[in-house]
Amino acid sequence: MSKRKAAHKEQQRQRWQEQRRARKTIRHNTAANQEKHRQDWQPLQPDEFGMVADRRIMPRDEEERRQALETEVGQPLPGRDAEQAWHDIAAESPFPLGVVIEVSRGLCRVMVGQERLLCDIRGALIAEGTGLVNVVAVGDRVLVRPLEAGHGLVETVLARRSGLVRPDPLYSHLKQIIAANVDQLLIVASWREPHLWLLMIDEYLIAAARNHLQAVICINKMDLAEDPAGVRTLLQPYEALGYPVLLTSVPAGLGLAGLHQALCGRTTVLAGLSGVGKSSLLMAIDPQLDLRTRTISRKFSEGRHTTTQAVMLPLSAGGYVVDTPGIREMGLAGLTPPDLLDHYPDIAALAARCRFSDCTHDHEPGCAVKAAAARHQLPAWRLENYQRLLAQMC
Ligand SMILES: Nc1nc2c(ncn2[C@@H]2O[C@H](COP(=O)(O)OP(=O)(O)OP(=O)(O)O)[C@@H](O)[C@H]2O)c(=O)[nH]1
Ligand SMILES: [Mg+2]
Ligand SMILES: [Zn+2]
Repeated sequence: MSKRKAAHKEQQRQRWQEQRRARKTIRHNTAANQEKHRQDWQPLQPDEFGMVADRRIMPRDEEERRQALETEVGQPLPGRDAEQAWHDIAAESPFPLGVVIEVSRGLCRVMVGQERLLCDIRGALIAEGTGLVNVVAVGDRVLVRPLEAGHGLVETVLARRSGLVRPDPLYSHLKQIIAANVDQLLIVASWREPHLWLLMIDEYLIAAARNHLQAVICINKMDLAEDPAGVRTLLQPYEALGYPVLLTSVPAGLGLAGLHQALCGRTTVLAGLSGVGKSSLLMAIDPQLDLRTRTISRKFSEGRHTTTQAVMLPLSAGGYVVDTPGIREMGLAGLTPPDLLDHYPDIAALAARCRFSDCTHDHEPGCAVKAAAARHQLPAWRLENYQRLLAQMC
């Protein structure tokens, strides 16, 4: 290509980019839109009864029916848990209560008692206007109309008590519910293969806090660590903030009893990169679970069994686990820089002593955060992670 042609092409590209930016600004960047986006991004807030009243996912007649029903049944008693509320609603309905254990392209698998039904989702239940991309998620409690031989129709999605939500990877202004009605998030990382990625753990911790879920950190593949004591020291800042840190190895059987104990009797969603060993860990603590794990063959690519969609499984000892495919991004949409500082309480405590109240802990004189990092009172990686996430927001 001649120089002139190349310059012209570059000019055209720049003009196109400018136009695109301008279009985006006009369409999306109004103050009202920003505020709406921020509100959309408020996590699911349980009410005083521990329920998230998201009536928007119900068809209109269902909402009216539910209101009539609630008046009939009477208002839920304070302290009554969500499980009881779901059962009460189901008892008044002609349809049985089920738990969604798998979702795939408009279909879902629902456990109704001991039976597994393959269900369509009622057409009236649409995600439009809810700010969500999916109507039904793994873990949802639903009312199901049983149809012929092993089939059913999801009539209603009952109010959720919690959920792990993230921005949709394709439409970042919309939310995707990865799993509903969960108690805790088990963040799984591996020491090596893939390498420990602390920034990702921080992002998951933020997601857990925004979704009001307890977080447990699990570092797997400890058999590949030369200095296990060093790993514990590295992760000490998380323990200091109150997060349980479990060090595990599937082949060495390390830490599996502790992991089992952490999951028993609760509903846990697992998250972490692909290949860290989520499915392997679950099968190691409960051999009854039948999960696909990756078996890497150097010569042939067949035999790779990675988890491709979220599945919910009951643990033999009580509780449920949700195995998910590797999730790379939890997203920070709707978070502001002051919100970010709330998620770094160790830095926030030091920041109170900075000379300037708007200190960015980057170049300012009299910065207590940088001083603490220089004295190794604050691990350098914590500050680095904070700065990186802050940079993503600006
Ligand atoms: N050395 C070692 N390898 C492990 C350990 N746990 C799992 N693996 C191996 O790591 C690979 C990936 O394990 P999976 O359980 O499929 O990982 P996953 O996190 O479920 O991956 P996705 O389903 O893709 O998200 C497999 O080859 C396992 O055998 C461990 O503790 N130590
Ligand atoms: Mg897996
Ligand atoms: Zn500072």
